[in-house]
Amino acid sequence: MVSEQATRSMSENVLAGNIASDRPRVFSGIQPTGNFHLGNYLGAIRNWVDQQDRYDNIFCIVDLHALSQSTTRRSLRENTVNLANVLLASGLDPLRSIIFLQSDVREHSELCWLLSSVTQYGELRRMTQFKDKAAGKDEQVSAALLFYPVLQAADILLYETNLVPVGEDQKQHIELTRDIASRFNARYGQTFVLPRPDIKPVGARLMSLEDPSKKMSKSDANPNAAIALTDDPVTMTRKIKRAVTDSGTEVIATPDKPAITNLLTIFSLLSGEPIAALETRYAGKGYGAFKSDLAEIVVAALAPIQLRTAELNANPEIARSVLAEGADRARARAVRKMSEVRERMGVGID
Ligand code: ATP
Ligand code: LTN
Repeated sequence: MVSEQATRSMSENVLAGNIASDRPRVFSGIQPTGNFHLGNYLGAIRNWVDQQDRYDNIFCIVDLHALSQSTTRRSLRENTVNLANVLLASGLDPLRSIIFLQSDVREHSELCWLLSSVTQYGELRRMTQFKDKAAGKDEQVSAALLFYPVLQAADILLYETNLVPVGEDQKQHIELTRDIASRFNARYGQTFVLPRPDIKPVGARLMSLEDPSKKMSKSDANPNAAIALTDDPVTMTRKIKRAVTDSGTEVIATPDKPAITNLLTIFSLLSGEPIAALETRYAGKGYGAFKSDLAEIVVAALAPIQLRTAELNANPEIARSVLAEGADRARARAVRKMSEVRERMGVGID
């Protein structure tokens, strides 16, 4: 009789943990905080999708991280299912990648606490993201905002991750993860793999359409700063047309023209045309013609993802079953790693 394991495809067996993959392990996460934007797509998700066949992939919707800023029970639930559907609609494939919800695998919270014992309060307080989000109100922000990078380190280190594909803003958190892992290994013996960030040279930091000195961000209070996946074509076009530009009229990418450089970057990433070719095409044509064409490109690139997300949102049981299966696969790995960590630290009695 043919065993169940033999009838599964190679990739299914690797994902189920029956066969060790010899591909490098990728892990990344995204918060279910709503307002998924073009920066999230081009800086992170599209790269996750494009690289699926090269790596052994684990992608996580980090709902516990989302609790570091104020939210409600209802919006957290809605944003979680919606984000799972956005990820599937963008092309993440449950047959090639584990996709799961962080809170479904309790080992993340446990490892966070254990790692906090080898993390310095001073290094957390100095993190750029903490300083930006606390914005001088350290007395009022949640302690979860301070602890955020420790939970992120736990996410990454639980799975023997080699590569972490993220946008530029996360580089500091990956460096801290490496420091935490090195310190743990020095104190308790070789336990954790040191992960490397995978940050692309172009698109890893898309800027706000309203202020090119700030990154495009989910939490920007100004809705015109980001192109959201929930925007309709009219809204996307309006946001691009009103996007701030630099002095002069030339469509060229240079450090003293950060706004137009940002728009050229978006155009190039979505159309696949090199920035130099775009500069030539729009030479002497001014910002207006360039922005109209960019709006068309953005609308056309996001439309299929929007459509598919809406279809999946109408059938939430698909996301539920993908996440449940993903959690089972992730948990099998996390449990193994946690028992090694507990043993090394002397936590618990055999
Ligand atoms: P916030 O700005 O409120 O902190 P966020 O937009 O960074 O939220 P996350 O869920 O924290 O959203 O990030 C998901 C992924 O998107 C991360 O890999 C992050 O580095 C990437 N990312 C976020 N903003 C940008 C951006 N402006 N350009 C490129 N990548 C980005
Ligand atoms: N902090 C990340 C989200 C995140 C993450 C992770 C990314 C949580 N855990 C592990 C990579 C690996 C952010 O994008 N803001």
